[in-house]
Amino acid sequence: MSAQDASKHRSATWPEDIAQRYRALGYWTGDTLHAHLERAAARHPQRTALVCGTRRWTHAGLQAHILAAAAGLHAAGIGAGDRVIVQLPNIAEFVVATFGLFRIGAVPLFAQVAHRRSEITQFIEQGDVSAWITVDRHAGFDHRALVREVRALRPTLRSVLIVGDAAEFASFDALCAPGAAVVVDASDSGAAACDIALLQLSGGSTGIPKLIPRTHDDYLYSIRESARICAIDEQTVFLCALPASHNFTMSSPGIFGVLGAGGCVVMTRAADPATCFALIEREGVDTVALVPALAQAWLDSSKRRDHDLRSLRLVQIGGAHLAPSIAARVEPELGGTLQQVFGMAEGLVNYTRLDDPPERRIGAQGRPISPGDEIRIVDDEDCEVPEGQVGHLLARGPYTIRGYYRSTHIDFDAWGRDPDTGAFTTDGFYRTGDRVRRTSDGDLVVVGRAKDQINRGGEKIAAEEVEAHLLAHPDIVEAALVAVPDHALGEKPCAFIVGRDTLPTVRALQVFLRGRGIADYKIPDRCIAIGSLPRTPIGKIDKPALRRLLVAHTAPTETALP
Ligand code: OOB
Repeated sequence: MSAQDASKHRSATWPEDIAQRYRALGYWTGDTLHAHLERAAARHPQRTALVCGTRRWTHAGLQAHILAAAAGLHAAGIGAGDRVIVQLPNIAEFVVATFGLFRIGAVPLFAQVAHRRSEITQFIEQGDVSAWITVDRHAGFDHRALVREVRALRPTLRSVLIVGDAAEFASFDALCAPGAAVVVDASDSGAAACDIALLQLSGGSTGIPKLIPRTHDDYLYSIRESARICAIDEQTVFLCALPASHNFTMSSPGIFGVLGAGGCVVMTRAADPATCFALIEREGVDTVALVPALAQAWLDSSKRRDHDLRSLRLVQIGGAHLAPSIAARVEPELGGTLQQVFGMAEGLVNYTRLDDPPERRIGAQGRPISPGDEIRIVDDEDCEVPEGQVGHLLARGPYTIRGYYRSTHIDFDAWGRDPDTGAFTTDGFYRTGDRVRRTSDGDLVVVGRAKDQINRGGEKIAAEEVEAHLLAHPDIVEAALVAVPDHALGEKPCAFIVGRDTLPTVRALQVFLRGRGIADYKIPDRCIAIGSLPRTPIGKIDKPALRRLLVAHTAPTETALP
């Protein structure tokens, strides 16, 4: 990419007048994510920064790895402004690759390890991606086979780096090891605080994946304030059990917040109770971030009795609805203060505060990070609802995006809004798709969702995306994906399908969808054949009616597929 293209890509994420306001208010400090981490390392060089299996690095050691990675990535042809897919499990290389990329001004796009051909090829297109860093194998899946498949389809992908056994590809480990032969001065990346630092994935409600551009300025602001709210400091030992690529684990305050405070991050590939309890005991973990499904699995595990969990100080739970009955068990049974976290990769994050009385921490999802967060709760016509009533949540503020990413320039309108998407109001508020009410204490309570999305234990599934794949099946005429309540995960996807003469079995459909190259978590557990889909008066598929059918279990024309 030419220097001119790079600067074009890196600018225009925030309209200048709004950026100036956030700087003047002191929210944005002009700092970059990597400089923030370097300063923590300078303050606490000998404190442990990262524990991963048998590896244990100090902050100074981590910096050495990051610098070596910056040089290695540069040598691999990755440069400032290049978008690079980072698809790694919870291992030390996740941190090293990410900060190595920041260091050279390249922009990581965080894919989930579960993503497959369909998602990765779309990210490459959407982000105009030139490189991909992934792992040899994870959870029994060979990512090198995926790379071969994708490369054949997307020849624009220039480099691939593999952590572990690289086969015919470039080895991340060899290129990025401290002391490797290549020494490139990557200290002058030219990355400015207003540049896009990273691309997060939107949970999505449409078939097209949306990329979320977060700048150093806005992301770092949310991280610093999150760390303050959660009382994170150099003594913190954080267990990274949820996927590191998720915004919650990364920044609320997560890996970045803990490292930036001089604390320690313990990485684990497995989130099961036995593995995590053993790590909490061994490392003296005091902070964990969980989705409700995982919290429930931990609470229900008999393994709890075999381990000393008394080091736990803070148990954060977010990403999906937390039933008050589960919330109430956290403090007596796990120890540590319960903190609810209601956030979104697009920006806004709400926390219950550590000193809120228990009933607020159990019954509500907290309040925004910043006095600069503007919240509106509105009806279908965008008019504010009376205080205490349920409405759609809209958000605007110093770390909530104004538009999704496009590899070309975003031309903001007069309000600093990306006019090309209905995800924002005319005056720049992000439509979260969540239905909330505000309590008299000022806390938000999430009561439901208007967006067409399924929240499977914190993993978001855009109904439209899966429906499009189902419709590609030759025997399916119509398809609708809805959430079915699930005891363990909260929700699971269920497909209603209208077939031609012959109908595929559930098993055959699952195999078909896997063959389309989509992540496993999106594949419906249940498929129901139906004579025709119910429609609203204007002809849209009536999903509430389908959900009622599911709950009632009495659809007259329903036949569960064998
Ligand atoms: C987090 O981010 P995303 O982008 O994966 O998902 C955002 C959506 C929200 O719009 C909401 O529908 C749901 O996930 N959600 C919750 C929730 N936290 C998120 N629904 C009910 N209760 C909660 N506590 O999920 C995310 C990002 C940063 C921090 C925490 C979570």
